[in-house]
Amino acid sequence: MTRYMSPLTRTIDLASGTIPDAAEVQTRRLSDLEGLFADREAENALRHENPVIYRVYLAAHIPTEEGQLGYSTTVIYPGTVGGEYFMTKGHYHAVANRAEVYTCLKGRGALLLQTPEGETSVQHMTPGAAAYVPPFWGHRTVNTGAEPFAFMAVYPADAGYDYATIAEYGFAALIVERDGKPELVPNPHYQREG
Ligand code: PAN
Ligand code: ZN
Repeated sequence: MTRYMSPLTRTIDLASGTIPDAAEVQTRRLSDLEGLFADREAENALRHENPVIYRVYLAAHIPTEEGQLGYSTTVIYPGTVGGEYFMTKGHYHAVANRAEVYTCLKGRGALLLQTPEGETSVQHMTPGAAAYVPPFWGHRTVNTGAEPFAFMAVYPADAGYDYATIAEYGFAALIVERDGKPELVPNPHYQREG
């Protein structure tokens, strides 16, 4: 006999991108992104302040089994570290062929994607933009605006997270502020994977 899971609804506060009745809120400070910003001196200078870079609002604790979908919102605060915009850690999915959809709710940002071979793609995110993260692409989001940038993510609940590959090799490109505008530049610390 099929055991049916109960349907459920969470409310996204569209003014802020938060989920007030979230099952879990994850707070990521600068110290949680250690070594990910390219300018290590600028990172060090901000170390004592240890600002909150982003928060993830997990709608519900969905079973992490095939067929289920997880969903959450992410709010990235405005700011830069050595000119590089505040951003998420970024990851590949642990089950690498799992895709995902990001829908921008608020603010202005960019979705930076890359293949394990270092091919890069940038998707611009303003409210209403619904971006597709195809299987196998690593993904990171960046707040390129002056207000909080928020988006909703929907993903296979069994996708999981591979942060270690990004921690070791980095992203091939960075998004930095130049003359008040975002610009894609090569990451001096990037190593090709493998
Ligand atoms: C998103 C991300 C979220 C935070 O829900 O997990 O935006 O980014 P990091 O996980 O890289 O810290 C997602 O892509 N889930 O698969
Ligand atoms: Zn993901």
